[in-house]
Amino acid sequence: MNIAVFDSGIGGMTVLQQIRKLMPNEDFLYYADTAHIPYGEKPKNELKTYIFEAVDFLVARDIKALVVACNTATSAAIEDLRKNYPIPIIGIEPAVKPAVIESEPEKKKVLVMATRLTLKEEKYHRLVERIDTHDIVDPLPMPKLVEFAEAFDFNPDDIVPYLQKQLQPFDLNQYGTVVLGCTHFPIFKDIIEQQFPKETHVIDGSLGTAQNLRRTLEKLHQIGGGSGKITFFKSGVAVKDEETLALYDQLLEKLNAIL
Ligand code: DGN
Repeated sequence: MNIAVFDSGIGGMTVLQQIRKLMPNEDFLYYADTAHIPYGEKPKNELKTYIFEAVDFLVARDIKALVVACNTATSAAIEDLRKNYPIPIIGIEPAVKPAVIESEPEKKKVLVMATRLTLKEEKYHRLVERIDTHDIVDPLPMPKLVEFAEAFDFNPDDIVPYLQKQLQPFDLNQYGTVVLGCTHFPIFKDIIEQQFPKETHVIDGSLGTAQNLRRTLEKLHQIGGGSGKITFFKSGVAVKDEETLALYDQLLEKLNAIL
């Protein structure tokens, strides 16, 4: 049986790669809803329709778990998904808690980069209210990083000017931790790190999500049984084009080195 990994685009591959590292004997269906990307800029109800379409497609294909490898989709729909599908569903949310735990004692702040929708959603506000008792967490939407990633544009000459422009209003020395709260962003982790002082720690939730999945499957005695095969879909259509598959392979290799 497969593990389904779902995102609006290629961002979820950051989570997929962590899962493959941790659980090499699994097979995967990777679903990118490229017909409806970007998720981060859409009204929540519209988004839910797309998410349910994608998940309907995946649950019809013999899966043992679903990983919503998208912070935006998790914040918009995870509770409704769990109510509607009788399979284990693992989501991802910005790693605010570990960031506050490490930065607060150092009297440093936390910068959370994510999509606009994630940062607007009640789920995020509830999380911050619970954890950020000293008001050290600042939000920062970074929508264009998703566009760069989807265009497979990893060129620092394009990325750095955008990052500098977005970060310009902030005093970067005050941040102890930067949270990458969108699964597309770890693709640019090294470039993002370079914008901050050396001591600033840049973290994301991909490893935590992979560990969470492993714990869940272990409990259900559903671990293993596969050979590392990945079948890719774009909005319900299997990706067969060799050039695209080669780009995916290269990206997973690049991520293997970064994560
Ligand atoms: N990768 C998605 C996330 O983690 O929020 C969102 C990307 C998008 O569709 N804007």
